[in-house]
Amino acid sequence: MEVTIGRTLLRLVQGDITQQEVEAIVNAANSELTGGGGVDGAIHRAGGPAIHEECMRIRREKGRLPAGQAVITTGGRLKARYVIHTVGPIWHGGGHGQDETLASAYRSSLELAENHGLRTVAFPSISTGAYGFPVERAARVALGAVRAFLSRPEGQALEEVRFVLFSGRDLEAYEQALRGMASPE
Ligand code: AR6
Repeated sequence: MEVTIGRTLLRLVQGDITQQEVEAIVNAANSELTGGGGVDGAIHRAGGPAIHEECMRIRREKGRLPAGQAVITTGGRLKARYVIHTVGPIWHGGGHGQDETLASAYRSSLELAENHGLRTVAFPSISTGAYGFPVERAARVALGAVRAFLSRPEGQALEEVRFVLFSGRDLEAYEQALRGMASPE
């Protein structure tokens, strides 16, 4: 499924983010930037040690990465030239600003992509695995944050923002959220 927002194509696909041919893929990392399971583990495995080395350098220089913020490293052996590492919120029932932190993770990643002059970026479904955020709610927050970012008058640089959903169920949740957004308010 795809829609155009401003000049940017927003696409939802099912697949493995490590295989995407885009300029940057986004990693659902943790604040330590040490790597982990899920999409984080898959990206480090596919991209090789160069990503971890750069993450550790950032750790030494900047300390922990708070939830909602993002940093950029090489993509190592990936097809993508860069990996943007962001940290989503851990789900605690939704009452602790978790929607805003999740939206901020998407926004910070897009800002970083734009500042590096990138035209194509792919996101996984941040926080909906180990961090336990309900996927239907996460999909609304994620797509709302991306739409708001791309709707800014100055937000004209990105050609494509792609969501790469691992499961058919996740793809459906994102498609439903996108359909919901497209209908008149
Ligand atoms: N491509 C696309 N999506 C994937 C892939 C893949 N190759 N592998 C998993 N997913 P998670 P989180 C999906 O747990 O909830 C890590 O240990 C997965 O099905 O990777 O933000 C970090 O180090 C799910 O829908 O990220 C952190 O400690 C989505 O990616 C913690 O997990 C996100 O699941 C972050 O947890």
